[in-house]
Amino acid sequence: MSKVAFITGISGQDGSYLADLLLSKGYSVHGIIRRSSSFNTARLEHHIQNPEVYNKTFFLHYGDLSDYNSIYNIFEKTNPDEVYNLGAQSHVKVSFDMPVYTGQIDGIGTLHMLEATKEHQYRLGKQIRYYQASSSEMYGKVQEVPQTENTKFYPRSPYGCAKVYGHHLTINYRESYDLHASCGILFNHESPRRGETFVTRKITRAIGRIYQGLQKNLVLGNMDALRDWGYAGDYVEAMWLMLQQDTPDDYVVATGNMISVREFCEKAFSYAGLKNYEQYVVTDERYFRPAEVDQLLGNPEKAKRQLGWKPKVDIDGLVRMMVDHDMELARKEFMIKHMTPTKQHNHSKYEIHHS
Ligand code: NAP
Ligand code: G4F
Repeated sequence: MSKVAFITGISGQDGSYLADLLLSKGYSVHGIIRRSSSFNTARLEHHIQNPEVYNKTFFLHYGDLSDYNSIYNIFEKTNPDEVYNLGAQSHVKVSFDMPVYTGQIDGIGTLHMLEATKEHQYRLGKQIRYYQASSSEMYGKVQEVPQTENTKFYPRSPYGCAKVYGHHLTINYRESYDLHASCGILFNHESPRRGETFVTRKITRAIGRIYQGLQKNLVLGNMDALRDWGYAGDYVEAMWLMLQQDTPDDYVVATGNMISVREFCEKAFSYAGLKNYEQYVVTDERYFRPAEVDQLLGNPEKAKRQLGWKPKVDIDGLVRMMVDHDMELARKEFMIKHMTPTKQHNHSKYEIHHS
């Protein structure tokens, strides 16, 4: 019998890579999607379009972390062995604009997931393994460098505060109800599937579009912030490894290296062949935060030692992967923008229109 996994946040960056990983390992994968007025499953299209997988080993269910009833029903329908709680309002800047909502989803939503896990574990009499997407944002104004599992938290945003609540709740459920519940304290991780409003992807998208003449500038906020950036594909492996351990625990997942937003720009623009990134980048107060996390640097020694995990993609590999992807994406965007249906040909054919 294949194992059954239930993923919240499956339509997001990490959820989509985790679904790829678990399907490749023979799992049946169930995920929550939210009802929206337009499609929100672009990162999952390769599974939805695959008749060997869709509704055979890969299933999507409508639900929302704010709606306990929908969560409970999905547990009942799917009877999961492993639960990965990745769903969140995950944007730090947006959490200042929507603090209550962020608390409801990232904090109380986590409580809904833990309650449903506890209920079903008792009801079914089988162990359910639970993963909580904790965050390096919990360290906020960092109290030591590098940060380990024992570093004191000092969150600097409603998002960071909600994640601290979810983190401590997960530990509390593990200790109170003997749940196999683990927290991954993941440092920033990126990919070509990263949301376009997070800084790395915003930079690589802009590079592709500037190169194609589709935009002139890149408008950023604080370029001095330092982050420990890894590759999302590597990080979902760590999530899975945590749930394969005999004992649940908490782990920092990071590369152990950090660079600034400015340095990321330098690397990415220069890899794309655009010298002097400064001529394209402008800063605007609009993208600064009421309170900033100046630096994050993780120490992943425990994950390396106990899980046998290590990152395969370094910062230069990550930059190359994201820039290559976004140069190609912008090239296609350029083609579509400059193509007009031709009178000479069949209307399904297009040609480049240089005006
Ligand atoms: P993401 O791309 O923003 O994806 C977030 C996911 O959560 C999406 O599938 C989103 O659905 C879903 N979601 C949002 N609100 C929801 C709600 N009310 N009910 C159910 N689902 C909801 O984030 P990510 O980068 O994959 O991150 C995954 C998790 O890891 C998040 O919990 C994040 O906070 C945490 N984390 C991320 C990083 C990082 O660097 N990426 C680091 C540490 C921790 P829609 O597609 O419908 O919006
Ligand atoms: O890419 P960011 O928005 O990521 P941030 O705030 O570090 O949060 C991400 O990582 C966390 C893990 O530490 C996750 F928990 C969280 O869910 C999310 O995935 O911003 C990175 C840095 C910040 O210091 C920000 O102020 O880049 C700075 N920045 C500068 N200009 C910008 C911009 N960030 C964004 N999003 N947009 C800008 O224009």
